[in-house]
Amino acid sequence: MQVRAAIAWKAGEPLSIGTVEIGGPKPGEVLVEIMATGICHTDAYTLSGLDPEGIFPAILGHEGAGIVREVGAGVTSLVPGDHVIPLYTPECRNCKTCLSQKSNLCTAIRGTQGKGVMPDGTTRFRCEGQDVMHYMGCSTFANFTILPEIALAKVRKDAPFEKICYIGCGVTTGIGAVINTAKVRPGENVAVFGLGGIGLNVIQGARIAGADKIIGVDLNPAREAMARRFGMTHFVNPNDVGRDKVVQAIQDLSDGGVDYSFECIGNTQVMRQALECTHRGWGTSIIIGVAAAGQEISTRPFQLVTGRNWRGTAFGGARGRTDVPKIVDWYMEGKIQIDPLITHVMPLEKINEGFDLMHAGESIRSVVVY
Ligand code: NAD
Ligand code: AHE
Ligand code: ZN
Repeated sequence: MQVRAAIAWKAGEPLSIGTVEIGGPKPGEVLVEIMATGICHTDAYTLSGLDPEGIFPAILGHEGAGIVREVGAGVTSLVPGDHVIPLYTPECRNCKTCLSQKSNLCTAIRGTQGKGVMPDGTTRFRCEGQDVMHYMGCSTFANFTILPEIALAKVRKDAPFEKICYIGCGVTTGIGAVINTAKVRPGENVAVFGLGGIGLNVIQGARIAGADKIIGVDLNPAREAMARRFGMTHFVNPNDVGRDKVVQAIQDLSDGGVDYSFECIGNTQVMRQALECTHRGWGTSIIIGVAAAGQEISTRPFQLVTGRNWRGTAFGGARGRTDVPKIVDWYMEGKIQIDPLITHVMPLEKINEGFDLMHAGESIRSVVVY
């Protein structure tokens, strides 16, 4: 069958819109019609060529929502017509990690996912006589894609695709980092570095958790208004206070340091600031931002000796098949907001404009509607 896709032929080049051949679902696999997809900074990171797992040509995109159209042999939990959100962090409920309940980093298919292929080691996409690779096991920049059953969260049918696609990455990552990973308690102080598609959801998570001071840090002054709307209480622009004074500014605002900080940029210098602005004795800094291979974080070990903790989180620590349907419910019940963060909606043909808007700091989330 022919599908419409934005193909990443080469690192550093714009995506090219075209027609791609897709094979049917093999045993354990599901054909999904993607109705909408967000553009996350991680897609831009991989397209840039810095991602060691970036393989080309590929169909990028990992923040989608759609409808099951066909299921392969042995699929038991989904039927055609079900509404689903693809999961780049699947939940097999059977691997050592899933059974441990200590982490959401299911290992069932991580190896093949990172190689751009399905669990049987082959790709379902072909174009101009050559294989086109999958991306993060999702490839939502195509109007049809194939995923393993364990990488699909079944969600309610009345939820709008063009909004809940964002739960496939940004919303869950940000809110989950606060609730699942940090487990912020009422009255605690937090700092959030980077107020983009992820950081604003961290702010929203901190508000829901009942945090007291919610300090946002961003170079883009235009981010302040939206962040305040989502619960930020104080704004620090490194260009105003001085980049070397950011830690001090946060400590001054939080009686010696925040209980938790979140790095939502992918900048290793900022990761250091995020650790060092936490409170002596117990402060925890959580890395969300993705930095390229070869980049390293550093700090004086004394920072850890004196009780600060450095941690990280992927997909907000969420177990996708269990947690994502609940987050969709929260949205539908008005407990979390998504709509104001989706600043741009476009057809697939304009997807490169979505990347341009992100790089220019003009969008928070762009969503492609098929
Ligand atoms: P984004 O581009 O929407 O937001 C980044 C924000 O950081 C922007 O507001 C920008 O102005 C700000 N910024 C950039 N440099 C800064 C600096 N030096 N100091 C302060 N602010 C600065 O990106 P996003 O989609 O929110 O993604 C953020 C990061 O999170 C990326 O690295 C992405 O790859 C990563 N990510 C990780 C996970 C995960 O599971 N760990 C999930 C999604 C995204
Ligand atoms: N291939 C990349 C991995 C980047 C990364 O850390 N990805 C996050 C999700 S970002 C979503 O926007 C993740 O889930 N990490 C856990 C994992 O298993 O990949 C690189 O830099 O190598
Ligand atoms: Zn993402």
